Amino acid sequence: MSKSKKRSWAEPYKIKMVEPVRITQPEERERALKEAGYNTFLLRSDDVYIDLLTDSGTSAMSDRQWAGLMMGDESYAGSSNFYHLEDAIRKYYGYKHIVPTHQGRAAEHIISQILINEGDYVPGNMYFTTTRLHQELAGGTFVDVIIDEAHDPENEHPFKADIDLNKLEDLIKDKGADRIPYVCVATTVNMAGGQPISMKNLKEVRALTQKYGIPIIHDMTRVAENAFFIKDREDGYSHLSIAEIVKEICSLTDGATMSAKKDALVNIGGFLAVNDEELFDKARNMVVVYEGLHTYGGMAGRDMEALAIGIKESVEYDHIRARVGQVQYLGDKLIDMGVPVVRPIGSHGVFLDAKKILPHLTQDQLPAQSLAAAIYLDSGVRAMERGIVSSGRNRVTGEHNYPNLEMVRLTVPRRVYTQAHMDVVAESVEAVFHEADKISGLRFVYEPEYLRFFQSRFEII
Ligand code: PLI
Repeated sequence: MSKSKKRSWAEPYKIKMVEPVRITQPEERERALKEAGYNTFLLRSDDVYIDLLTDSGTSAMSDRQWAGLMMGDESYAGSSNFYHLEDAIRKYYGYKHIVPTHQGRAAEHIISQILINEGDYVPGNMYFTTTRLHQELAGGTFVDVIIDEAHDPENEHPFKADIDLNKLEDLIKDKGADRIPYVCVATTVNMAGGQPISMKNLKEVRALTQKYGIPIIHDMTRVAENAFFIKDREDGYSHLSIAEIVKEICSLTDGATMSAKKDALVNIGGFLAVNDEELFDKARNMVVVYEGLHTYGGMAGRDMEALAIGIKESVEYDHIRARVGQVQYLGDKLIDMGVPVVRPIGSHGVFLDAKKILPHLTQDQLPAQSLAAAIYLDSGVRAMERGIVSSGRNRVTGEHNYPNLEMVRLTVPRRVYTQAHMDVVAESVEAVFHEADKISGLRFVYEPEYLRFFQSRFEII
């Protein structure tokens, strides 16, 4: 055997308990999809075979985390689990103060209401749906300052979440630093396809914003996944641990919003973390209005314990390599099959390029929504739209936003599915791809005001 032969890796766990899943019949899926108004968010999970809707709150907890649940201290005030969580956040992320929340968007709500004034501008490396909405509800306008490469699905840039420093500085000069309460930096960028930001770029953003006295608020929802890419791709980082890289990222920012339902391996939970005392004081006061007392926010004691343990597990190298490796496995398979996907493959899912797969549909005919529906019909695999429907409407003109990226996201929950599941998913997508010219577009029949992708209903054109 040659010395250089590539060796396989495997998941760093074995399975202790299983949850049966049901393979549905085509007629059942047709009925279920119609009842759901062709929106995969409105399907019942009983009608789904492999669920790649989201990686949010869908991951499998470890036996240690389940044991942690039994150690829940459900005291209204001063629960010991809060202090365990605070210790874990200080140790692994380095932020000084924390305010627990029921999930990420609650932390976004609090920070937006405190820092943003009517007429402010909030630059970010591409928008995220809930983040931008909370900025807008607080009177701000989101401004995309990500590099242009991020909007091109075929561009192989290794750090597509990098910020374009010229775009950022032009905005600061144009609007004035006092109109920019903070820069929102996400690790990794969900809507770009799960793409990472480089440490080099983050340091440059830090230097630029410090020059103007503007803080950085970090959307750290998938920070460990971003750290994996830095270790793998960026010069000078291969010898550092994931934990060290995560801590360095956080040290370049002033505070963070966290949806712990992703990286941190819990089914519910989040937090706001800040270093500034005055900001902490305001956030701690506000959380009692919207979430709960500041030592539990929106979480049960047991959930804070599971989160404290999940944070530690999330930065272990073997875990993160297998997590990102499984997504890569699915992506590579689809690339080999010739299916157009966003390149490079991101960390939390594979993003199908619906404009390329359905060239006969205009963006108004909702290609990604239609493709997600077709994949569900084929196999019971549930994916989600990340295109014109997710992008919503311009809040001033009321017109649809038209994002360049029109994608279906096959999102992989952590530690849940095997590679055999990934094979079934890839084969279904391949089958749909080869018959894609038969897929019809969709139109809205119901559209709610906020975050329309969750609850809209559609019909076939
Ligand atoms: O779903 P929440 O409220 O815990 O977190 C909101 C949120 C904030 N930032 C980022 C980057 C997210 O991905 C995010 C939630 N993402 C979901 C639900 C998803 O399916 O991607």
